[in-house]
Amino acid sequence: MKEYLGMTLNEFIIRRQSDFKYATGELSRLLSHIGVAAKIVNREVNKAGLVDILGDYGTVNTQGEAQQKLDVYADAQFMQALRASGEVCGIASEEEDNIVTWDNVLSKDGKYIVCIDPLDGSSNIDVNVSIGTIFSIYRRISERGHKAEEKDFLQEGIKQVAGGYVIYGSSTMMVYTTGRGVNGFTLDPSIGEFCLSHPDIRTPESGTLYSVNEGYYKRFDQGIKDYIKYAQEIDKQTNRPYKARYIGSLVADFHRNLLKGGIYIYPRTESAPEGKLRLLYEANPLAFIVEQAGGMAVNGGDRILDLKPNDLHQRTPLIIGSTNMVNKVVEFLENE
Ligand code: AHM
Ligand code: MG
Repeated sequence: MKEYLGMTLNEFIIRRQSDFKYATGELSRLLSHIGVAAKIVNREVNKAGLVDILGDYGTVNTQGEAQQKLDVYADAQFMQALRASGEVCGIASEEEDNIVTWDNVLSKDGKYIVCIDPLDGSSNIDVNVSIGTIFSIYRRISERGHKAEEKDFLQEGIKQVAGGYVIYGSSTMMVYTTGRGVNGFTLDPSIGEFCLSHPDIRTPESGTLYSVNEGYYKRFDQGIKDYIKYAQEIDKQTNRPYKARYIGSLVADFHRNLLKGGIYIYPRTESAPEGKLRLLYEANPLAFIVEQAGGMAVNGGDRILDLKPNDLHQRTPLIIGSTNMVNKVVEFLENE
């Protein structure tokens, strides 16, 4: 994979596609369309402080949260790019109540569906903290030639053909997997291209970072409380105490832990028994990536990728990161 270093996203996608004898190129085209939309969103995110684009849009999304202007902008950009791609027959977005489909021959013939959180961590937009886009691609199960149906979106995460995210941070990166390892591309602003900078990402089996909103400590199950206390104990052999790192922007917290080794926990709480994060467009794509990088993702008892969704905006507890750390949390939950 080292020989691909510096290659643009498009070159990489084409090169990898030609490794597949029977690949038709549709998924490759779709991934490059996502890359183009990400660049456009990135341009707006970068100048967010300069123009009148910050702040409340004055509407609420399907979960009753105030939408930011950039959320709406990002949603519109990805919708447009995915529709134009012709490979997609429908989209489920955090910003849309229902699935979005189109009544034209090209779209109805699309082979794939996309689940997307166009701009995650939107409460961080106004304060210049890293935010992200998270996406997941599935092959449709309904018949081609017709509009996508809800059942196309309610597939287990294990059926994903690709999962990825874009982080708009100190630099902008796109990280994705198609089930053959995880690769990261950094946007080179001088040429306007994502270039392969992190080939074949592997996450450490054990890390020293733990990320959880400890403000909700009193609302957590005993097992999670016990793990937090364990993380804070002094033990040279296991490098404890671990360092607490919580940005409150899932992509940024996940990305750091993926590269450095660590665990991100958004458990169920007394007031949110299903947790906060969404299965289809937050937990599943990140779970696919972490597993491909050698890590683990569970909801407490079960593997995230095995969960059968029954709702587009279904929430799930999420415990994700370095394998040894995730297993330790599971052990605490089993013994509570
Ligand atoms: P959002 O999709 O409304 O932006 O919410 C998801 C965000 C994640 O990015 C982040 O990890 C989490 O919510 C933070 O939640 P909390 O403020 O409860 O810790
Ligand atoms: Mg979100």
